[in-house]
Amino acid sequence: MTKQPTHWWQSATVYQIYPRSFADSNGDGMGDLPGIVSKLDYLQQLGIGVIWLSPIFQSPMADNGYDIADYEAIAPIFGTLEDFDRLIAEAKARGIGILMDLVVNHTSDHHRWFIDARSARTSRYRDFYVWRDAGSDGGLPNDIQSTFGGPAWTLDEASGQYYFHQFAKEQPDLNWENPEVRAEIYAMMNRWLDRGIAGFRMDVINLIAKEPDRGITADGPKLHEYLQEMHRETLAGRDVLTVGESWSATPESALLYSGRDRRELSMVFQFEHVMAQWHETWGKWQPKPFDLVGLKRIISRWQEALADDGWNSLFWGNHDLPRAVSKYGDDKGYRVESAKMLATVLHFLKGTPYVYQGEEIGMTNVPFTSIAQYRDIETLNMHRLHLEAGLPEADFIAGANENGRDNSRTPMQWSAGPNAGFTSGTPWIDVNPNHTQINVEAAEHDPLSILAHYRRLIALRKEMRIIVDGRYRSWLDEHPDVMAYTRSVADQSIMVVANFTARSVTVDVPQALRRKWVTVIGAAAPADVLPATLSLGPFEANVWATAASVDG
Ligand code: TEU
Repeated sequence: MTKQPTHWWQSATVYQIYPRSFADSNGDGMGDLPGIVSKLDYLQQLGIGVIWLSPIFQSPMADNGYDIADYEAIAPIFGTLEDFDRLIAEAKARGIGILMDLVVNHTSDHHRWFIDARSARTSRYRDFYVWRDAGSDGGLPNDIQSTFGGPAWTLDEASGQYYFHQFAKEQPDLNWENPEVRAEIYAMMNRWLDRGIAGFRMDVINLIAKEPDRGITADGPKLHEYLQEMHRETLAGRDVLTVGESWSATPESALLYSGRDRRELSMVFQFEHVMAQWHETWGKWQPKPFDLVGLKRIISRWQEALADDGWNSLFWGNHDLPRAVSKYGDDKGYRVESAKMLATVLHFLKGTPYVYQGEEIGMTNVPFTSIAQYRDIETLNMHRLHLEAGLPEADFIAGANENGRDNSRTPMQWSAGPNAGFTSGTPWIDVNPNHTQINVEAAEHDPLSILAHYRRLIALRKEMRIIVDGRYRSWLDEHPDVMAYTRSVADQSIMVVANFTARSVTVDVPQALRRKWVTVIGAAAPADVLPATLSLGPFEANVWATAASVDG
């Protein structure tokens, strides 16, 4: 086994904040930077080492900040540069680094580069974006579709050319072929790094090297060349965490992004386990039933492929995904049990875990009944397009309530009080009515809370090297209800065994695991050697350790 170099971010846990929905300090109904500062003690107690902030830059907010109008300025709704400097300093004093969200596949159409670029074909910034003449039929240059629905090309009437956008038309794609664009981005990254941030989460980094004339959107031929250039120009010599978002990543490409000699990124977010649950035609708006065997196969493939080189990121949720407990657990009868089970399963895997705000108290999906309650640009666009294409309204709302992005964007539930203690004003999106039961204050008073469980898991990763280093091995691959894996070093193994159902189940224990175990988390291990059959209650998850490697 090749020894991996050790990095600080391999034993740290990252916490993602969606600033708009975290904590509002000034009563305007939107979260802000001083609000985040006021919650740093809470985050320190949780034990996290890093905060990933979704974008806080100046933006018209067509896509809640993923449409940046000025990379140098903080959006006034979030605060000022001074507030940001204070956040960096106060977080640092608590041992927490700040990751910024680097959104450089595209800008906002309000960015000065784009405003100038569209002013004339001869603009000095024209080539910062991707412009094409109409196709031979006088229409769109080609049929590439945008992720948010509709064509990826919008006609700019004044200049008679189309510009390319892989997301909303308010998010024109930057032209990475242009070395000036790349130089501007690297200089900008260096300014933020010099200001003291701990790294970047890189939005849709797999899309930057698009070659639309050849129909290439993701994983363009120059992608890794650009990332290596970016590394040389910005990251080299800095001990930072970089995580690239890639919906197209495979274990093979993850090794290109994060391999130790590649000089690209620390790790990538991959989404195979997410997309495995989407419908062939209607995508996430018509979800498929949950399939644990398939999920386990994907997790194992990633754990094994990145065992000796590269690094995994581990997450159940983020600001684009439904709430973990609603998606993979049972947010009704077994909310607490299933949220803890999911956390246990994830936090003992090899990689860096990411906790999305509210996950640590088991926040759930929304119970919205009308499209009027939704705010997300993707949901609103797809609602229009899917209804036009024949999907019934009720089906769409059901799909949105299951997989829509606003599920994770309702305000953080701090208390049972008005607006969940998030704001003294009117929140920009409805607070989930279940905040009266599900909130931080209630969790703080309960030693058996989901929150207490997360604190323990995050602490364990810092205490037990085996969680960082141990070799992964899966067991019971074909069992439809139970996930089981071990992590091993030369003289120790830990075993995770978890029931993903609301029923009691039994499993046949493989011979190699029939040993004497001690309890790390969950139910007490049997006093003796583990018997041939093991019973697990609904959503029960146990982690046990033994003083030898089970890998033989
Ligand atoms: O997401 C990339 C992305 O492709 C998602 O929009 C995802 O495909 C979609 O939710 C699935 O239906 C990133 C950001 O995380 C997201 O919030 C932004 O909207 C998007 O990029 C554009 O910047």
